[in-house]
Amino acid sequence: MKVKFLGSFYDELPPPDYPEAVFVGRSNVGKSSLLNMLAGARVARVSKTPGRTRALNYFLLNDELYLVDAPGYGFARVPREELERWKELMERYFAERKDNLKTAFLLVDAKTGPTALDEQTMDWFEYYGIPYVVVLTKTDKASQKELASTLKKLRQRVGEGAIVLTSAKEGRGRKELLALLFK
Ligand SMILES: Nc1nc2c(ncn2[C@@H]2O[C@H](COP(=O)(O)OP(=O)(O)OP(=O)(O)O)[C@@H](O)[C@H]2O)c(=O)[nH]1
Ligand SMILES: [Mg+2]
Repeated sequence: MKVKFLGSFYDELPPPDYPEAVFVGRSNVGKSSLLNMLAGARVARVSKTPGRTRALNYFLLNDELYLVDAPGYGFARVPREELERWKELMERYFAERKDNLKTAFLLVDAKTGPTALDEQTMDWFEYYGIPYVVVLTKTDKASQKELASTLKKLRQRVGEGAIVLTSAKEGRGRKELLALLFK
């Protein structure tokens, strides 16, 4: 797949010339790693220090779709003010791009399951009428029991068809995710 990094945006976003998809999720959940897995190359920076990605990173996939790597939320050491700034950025992003946004991908750690902020993000998607898919990440680290518990929690909220199991480490779920992105 052809992937071009367009830059990091904070205030003014690129012109809405292509439909877009966004990766959202808590800090360290594996957003950048998953993007690299899809690209089959190292296009996004994988953080050693969680909570480092602060802006919206725009990528152009196959000259037809924007993929946005959003900053992570909920990293414990990120101060309150930072969380407020994150909320403000994301609120503004959803409001501004809602007509352009095809699908939002909410990345949730397969081992720990959805956090309170993940639930809040789902509320936003519903509020703005944005179709979303839940992507479980790092399935290689979750036991069968942990995975079953995470799936049980999520199925109460989203339909079965809207959950994808992935591992950037093992390349799991690449085909399914690409199919959903380019649908
Ligand atoms: N075992 C395992 N580790 C993973 C996987 N995906 C990501 N990681 C690790 O998790 C850490 C965070 O990965 P990132 O891709 O930087 O996460 P992120 O969501 O982009 O983080 P922020 O940009 O800080 O919000 C890194 O140490 C990765 O190597 C996976 O599928 N399996
Ligand atoms: Mg990242």
